[in-house]
Amino acid sequence: MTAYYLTTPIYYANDVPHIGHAYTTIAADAVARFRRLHGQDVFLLTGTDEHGVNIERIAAERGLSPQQHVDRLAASFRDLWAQLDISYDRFVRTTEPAHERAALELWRRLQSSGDLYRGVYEGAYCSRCEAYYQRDELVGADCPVHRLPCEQVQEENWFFRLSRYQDTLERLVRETDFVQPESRRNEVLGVLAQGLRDFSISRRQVRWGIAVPDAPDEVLYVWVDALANYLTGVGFPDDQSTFERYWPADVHIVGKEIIRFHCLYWPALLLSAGLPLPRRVFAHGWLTREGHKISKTTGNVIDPAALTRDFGADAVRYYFLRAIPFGQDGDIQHASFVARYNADLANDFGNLVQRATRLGSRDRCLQPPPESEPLGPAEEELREHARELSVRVGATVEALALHEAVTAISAFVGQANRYIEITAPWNLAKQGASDRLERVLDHVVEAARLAAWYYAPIIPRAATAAHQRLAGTPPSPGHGTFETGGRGTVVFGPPLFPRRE
Ligand code: ME8
Repeated sequence: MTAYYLTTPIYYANDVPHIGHAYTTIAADAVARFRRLHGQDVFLLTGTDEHGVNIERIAAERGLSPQQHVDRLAASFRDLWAQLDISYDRFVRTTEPAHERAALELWRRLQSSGDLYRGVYEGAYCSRCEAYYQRDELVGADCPVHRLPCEQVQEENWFFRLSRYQDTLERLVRETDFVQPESRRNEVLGVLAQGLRDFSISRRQVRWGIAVPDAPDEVLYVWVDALANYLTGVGFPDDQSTFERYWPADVHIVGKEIIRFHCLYWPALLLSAGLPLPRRVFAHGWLTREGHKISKTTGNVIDPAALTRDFGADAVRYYFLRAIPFGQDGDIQHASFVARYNADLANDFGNLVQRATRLGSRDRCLQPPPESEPLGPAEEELREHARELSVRVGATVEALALHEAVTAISAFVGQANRYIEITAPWNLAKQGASDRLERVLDHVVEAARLAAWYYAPIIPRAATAAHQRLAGTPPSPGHGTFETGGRGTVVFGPPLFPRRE
């Protein structure tokens, strides 16, 4: 079994999760589930980023110790992931002792490669990004992401020799698929064209962090601490066999505002530490409202927990994967959420499952159709669509074009519904064409089962319920092709997606 290791960012434990965090995590979970369904040995990592000056400040504002504060928030992320059926394999927290060991081992390796030196940093710092900014990157005096004033920092600390990796990184970004999609690769090339500058890798005026060895009044720069989570998650440095099984990561899925850290800092740190590089970084776009990035700082958040309570995890997962081309920005509207729910889930997929289970379970256990009953053009066409579906989903998931994968499955649902209309099984029953009826029912039930199998990574609850009703089993690896004849009892049940106004 080939291993597949994918990650989400670890989210700042400064406030409860919002829909942007849910978006990345849903997407990563869908990929993980697709890959598992295709028989891969998947490891999905998520977690929380719990150190840094911003978290220290917010905890103090709330009258909590930083640890109490991050404990509460890590729990709220886990609760939301449970509600959204996120099948992560490990939830990593940067305040765990295991993570501290990983981050310090990374530090030790950077030091022994000669890439750390003492220097003085003077300039702008955005504590919300936990990032240093050059003057020409600021918008006026404000951070380019949050549009809020940066603080002026001046301190002596450790620097990392990023500049040493300029050529290697340029080749990596230009000549491989390390950064995706294309628009983001160009952005990273733009940063490279300006020339990489060494960066501060420790902080002095921050206490809430991992103490730097032999410098007790300094902590690791929070981004280096955070990036190391991808190593911690798969056992570095303690559990060599897990680490070798999963590292390097196949993909880090991140939002587009953190590509500099993932596409430049991270590979440089790994090169310096003598560790293999992740295969790719995929940066998706922003969820926006009236054109503005949804964020706590902007205050335009949508509560994913409330949306999930109202519509169910499947509906939330479906909408965000279907409505926004993965990689691009997408504006969120309540009306389009309800419209898609009704059109795609209630009418198309929900209806297909209702029809297939009603027809298939009508008055008996479904029999294998008689050998003598030939396949007509409608059956040949349906099977051809199923073959195309398999190819299409394989290619789009590989490219992380998740919206196209969903579109392909929903197109197949449409083809299956059309097959029912063309073959009109209700007429065959009236005409007493029982052999033909068996043949058609077998195809209807199988098309619905196959649609449910492919939908399982996107809408796991409904797809699993549908698969159970149609095949008597949950979706499992190796059943993604059209199989006919000889099945158990088909069971009719209540609608999976009741219509909403
Ligand atoms: O950056 N649209 O954490 P964070 C889409 N701790 N995705 C969004 C989004 C939006 N409006 N808002 C947030 C950090 N996200 C660091 C990461 S990783 C080593 C350390 C998602 O809590 C998106 O994935 O600010 C983005 O990159 C991430 O949340 C930022 O989460």
